[in-house]
Amino acid sequence: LNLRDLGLDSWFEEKAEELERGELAVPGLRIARVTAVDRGRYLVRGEEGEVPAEISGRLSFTAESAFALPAVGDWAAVQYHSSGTAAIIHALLPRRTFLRRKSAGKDVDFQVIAANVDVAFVVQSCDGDFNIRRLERYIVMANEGGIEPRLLLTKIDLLAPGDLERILSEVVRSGIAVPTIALSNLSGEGVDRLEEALLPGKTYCLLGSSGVGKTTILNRLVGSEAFATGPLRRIGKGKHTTARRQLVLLERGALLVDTPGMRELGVLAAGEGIAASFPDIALLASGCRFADCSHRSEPGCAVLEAVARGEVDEGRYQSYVKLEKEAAFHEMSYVERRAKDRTLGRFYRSVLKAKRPRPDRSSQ
Ligand SMILES: Nc1nc2c(ncn2[C@@H]2O[C@H](COP(=O)(O)OP(=O)(O)OP(=O)(O)O)[C@@H](O)[C@H]2O)c(=O)[nH]1
Ligand SMILES: [Mg+2]
Ligand SMILES: [Zn+2]
Repeated sequence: LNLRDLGLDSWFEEKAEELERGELAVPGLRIARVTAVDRGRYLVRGEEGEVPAEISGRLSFTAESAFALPAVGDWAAVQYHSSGTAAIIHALLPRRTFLRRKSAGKDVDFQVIAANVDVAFVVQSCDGDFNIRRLERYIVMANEGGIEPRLLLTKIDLLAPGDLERILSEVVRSGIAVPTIALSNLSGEGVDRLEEALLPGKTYCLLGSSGVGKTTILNRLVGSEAFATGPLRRIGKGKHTTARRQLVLLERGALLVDTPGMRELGVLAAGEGIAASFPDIALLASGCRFADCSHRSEPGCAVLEAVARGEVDEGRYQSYVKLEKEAAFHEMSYVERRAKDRTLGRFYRSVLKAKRPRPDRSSQ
């Protein structure tokens, strides 16, 4: 197996050379791709196949946040040991693209869902999961990390005649302009169109709610039941069928990342992603009277005018404003939290100082 078959190209080769010239003084470093991540355990695949890997002490020590840790799709500098049956990840090559989301909980931190993905298929099933607003969120998420978003509609076998046309026209009417493929894993209809869209050496990712059929698609493409699929579970009932993120090399040369369904879809500091996902509104915004127009109440707002004229879908406009607000909020709370951490640090230090035992003066 050649590293190019795993998606390596001149961009990453250059980064690897820079890393080799850098200060990372570890003998026998090799380049490999992270193919699976499951709670701190990794698989990496290089020229000699796939082996389990751990991260080096230095990497785990210097990683300031989850964002700096390996994600599926990352290119890594690894050192093999135990006669090549295991590896240590010493460093990551810079990411060309990434999919990230806010970690669960109040902390403002990112979790990288996948790295170095070329195209993200946002998977929605036609049986009730389909939702324009959620679709927009996923599109923002992909655009923010420099990934091309596309839409994959599944379970079209469950639709009545005419339903698919209605869904597709709803997508167009809402202003979303991403390439779309509709398919059924049951009847196989449309699967050939997906296969044609997957190019060798390119990395694709399946993204979407639990139960929409992501893993079923993967199984179809590999032509076996290699990966576990499951019936839909009730929201809040915990486990997804797919627990770990993994990258699979398909027979025809494309690379595909399957991910567990997402319950919470945070958007973080996604300013750029939003503009790229709403190019129609971004273009209109350049015609607003004020450069810092929030498009909510200002006079001379070209966006509000277009909504009033019915040129921009009202729901799409609301969604845009909401995402912008959210991104601004997350961005602000991130900055604030860092400042607060520093102040707290000073506070703790002063408390510790005050509590330090003082020389006993009573006996003097
Ligand atoms: N009718 C119909 N059912 C499908 C189709 N695709 C998948 N399913 C079923 O939907 C259920 C969920 O499929 P999975 O592939 O496990 O869903 P998933 O998106 O991987 O879910 P998570 O791993 O939990 O994120 C399974 O029972 C599949 O058999 C389809 O095209 N039509
Ligand atoms: Mg799955
Ligand atoms: Zn405006």
